[in-house]
Amino acid sequence: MSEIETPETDLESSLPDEPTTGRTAPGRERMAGVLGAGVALATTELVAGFSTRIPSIVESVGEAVIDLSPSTLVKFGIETFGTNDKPALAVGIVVICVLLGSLVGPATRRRAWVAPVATSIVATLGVLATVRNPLASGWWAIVPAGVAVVLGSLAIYYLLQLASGASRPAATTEDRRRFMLTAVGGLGAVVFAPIIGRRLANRASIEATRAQVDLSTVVTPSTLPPFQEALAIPGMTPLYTPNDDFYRIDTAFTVPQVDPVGWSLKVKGLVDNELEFTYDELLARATTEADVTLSCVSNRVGGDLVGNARWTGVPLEDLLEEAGVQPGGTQVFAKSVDDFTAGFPTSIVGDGRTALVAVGMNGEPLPTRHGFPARLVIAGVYGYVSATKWLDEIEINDWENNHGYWISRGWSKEGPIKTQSRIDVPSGPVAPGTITVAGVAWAPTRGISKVEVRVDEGPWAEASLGPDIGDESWVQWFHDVELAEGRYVLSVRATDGTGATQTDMTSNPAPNGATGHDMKRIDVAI
Ligand SMILES: Nc1nc2c(c(=O)[nH]1)N[C@H]1C(S)=C(S)[C@@H](COP(=O)(O)O)O[C@H]1N2
Ligand SMILES: [Mo]
Repeated sequence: MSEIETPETDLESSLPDEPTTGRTAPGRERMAGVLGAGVALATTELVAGFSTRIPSIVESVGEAVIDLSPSTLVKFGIETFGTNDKPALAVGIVVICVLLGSLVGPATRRRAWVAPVATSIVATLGVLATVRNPLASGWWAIVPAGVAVVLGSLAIYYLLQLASGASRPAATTEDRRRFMLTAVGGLGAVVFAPIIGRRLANRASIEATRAQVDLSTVVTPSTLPPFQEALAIPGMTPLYTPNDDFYRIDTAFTVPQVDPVGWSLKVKGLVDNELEFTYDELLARATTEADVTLSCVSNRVGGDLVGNARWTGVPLEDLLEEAGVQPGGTQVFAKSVDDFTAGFPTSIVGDGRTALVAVGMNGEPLPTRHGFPARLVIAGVYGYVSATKWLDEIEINDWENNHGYWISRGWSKEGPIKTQSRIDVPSGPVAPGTITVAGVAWAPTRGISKVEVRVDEGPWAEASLGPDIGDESWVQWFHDVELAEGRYVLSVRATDGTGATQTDMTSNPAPNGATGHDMKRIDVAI
């Protein structure tokens, strides 16, 4: 306030009035606050790059938000942003800090203690979030948090000082320019510091280690028929989903980087012998291959949270046999390094379905995003009850009293995969004449016996099926229809291996998987 009331000094009052820059004093103060918040946030990310022990506070806050959010919100995030839900969350965190900064700037101008107190409160919340994060090591977050409070506050003080200089009635162009240049420079630092921090932190990425793993010695030659080519229909979904295109769903804010050196898989709980396997021990035993379609329970009808891959691993049945499951051990409950859990009945292991501790996917070491070094793949049940990635331990416990991550969040305890079919072709307008309709259908572990297509409310016509690679995988299908110009709705339905036809009753993904027929509108025009 005092500066604003200060009468113009004689020296400068003789100068002609500077044209106003359009930025009021509160505007500059807000900028100072926002930049200070940016400096604080950027500092935490930069410092996190210096040592693998120092966690990213933004990451941990993201994990905490996901963990503490009502499951409907997490679901909304996944459905709205798809695999981009994590970046969207990070942007949200940054936006909140920027908004806080815009309040803290002007407030600090009036009371100097506001900046250190406000940054300390936010920093403390950040530290608490990292302490509850199983992937972060203890209280190390105090280091970046402390540095951020100091640098953030100093940045606000310095910028406020420049701002007040630039906002005096007697301010010169030089004053304003100094403020703007400092602000722009600060912004640059704020943008680049986290990039540098990330670069440094990525040295800890496990990608290089993963690239060293050689699976070729594990299964030679392949016990399965060679990879089948997709049907020669443009736009057709490939029979095997390339690893890079495979859907990814998990609660991990950043992909866990698990070093197989020092990692081991424990089998414990209601067993006669607790077991522990190093990565090399698992690799040596990973001689089983299976083609299995994996699906997320959140997949809507016609959605793409489903994929098919050739998995390489160790049969879970063998491990459980060695461990000796005790009578009360009715559930296989697998925990990940980041504390995700999923459980399924022990009885489904050994009922004939594929149940693997998988270390390979489509002939490659398990990709980091998909659970390196090891994950579970259980045919016929949705991922949320079975497919734990970044495995840490398999506990045998009782089904009644132990519940996986999504069960207490309102999803069904059991999650058998429902029979589904999807239309992928055509995906845009087509010319009149013969039109090939194509897609995939799946019902692991029952298999698909028939796929039917219809136009509008017309009769169902049986489609041709692509190569059969087993009941646990999806099947490609195609069917030709003759259509004149116009607008039509194509529908598809599948019949599983037991003869049961996919229901047309529509239901949402929650609590145990969507139902209904996939329908696509197509425009046939010249
Ligand atoms: N550690 C961990 N494993 C997990 C999850 C998770 O959140 N964390 N999500 C599960 C869910 S809901 C699904 S659908 C599958 C998805 O596996 P994918 O990302 O390899 O496709 O992983 C499962 N395994
Ligand atoms: Mo899922």
